[in-house]
Amino acid sequence: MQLSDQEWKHVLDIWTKVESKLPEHGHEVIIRLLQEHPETQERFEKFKHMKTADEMKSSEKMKEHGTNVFTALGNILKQKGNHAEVLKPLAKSHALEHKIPVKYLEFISEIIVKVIAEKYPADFGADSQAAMRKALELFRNDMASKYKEFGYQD
Ligand code: 6CQ
Repeated sequence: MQLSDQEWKHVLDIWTKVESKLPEHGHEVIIRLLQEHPETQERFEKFKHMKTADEMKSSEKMKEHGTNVFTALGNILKQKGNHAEVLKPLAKSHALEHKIPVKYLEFISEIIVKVIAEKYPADFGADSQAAMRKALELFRNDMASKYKEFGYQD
């Protein structure tokens, strides 16, 4: 699977907008992930005790994680598919340490697209959304093959 130059341009153009409020958007994605898919909350030692969305919203620690997850994702997208080197440590930790099934990567991908679409409706039309979905699918596919190399079956 590959993206055309035009598709990568869509992905990176919208990502420039996301970066203007990166901690906030990353924070919102985590809250939505944990609220919409409660089973994912169990994976986060630091957050599994949190009961309400308000508690999550006021958590500076969760916002920091929002920055981390979105900074890492931005670094991956900017490789335009040549991301093997950046992906390897992430796949290793998510497979062996955090034990995150590919299904959960699907959940977060869908939420990322939804949150960006809500924040930037005028700049994230059908073509850009399709390009972002494709970039995230490429990311997941490559994570999945690394998972296999590391012997992680989800
Ligand atoms: C991740 C995901 C979210 C927020 C933060 C990180 C939504 O307390 C800790 O140290 C956290 C250990 C950790 C856990 C439990 C961790 C570290 N992740 C998870 C769980 Fe990942 N993550 C995901 C990405 C897909 C777009 C990216 C780029 C990323 C980055 N992670 C989960 C999880 C559970 C359901 C999902 C779907 C997920 C996806 N994650 C961690 C990172 C980075 C950079 C780090 C710290 C370094 C590392 O590799 O441990």
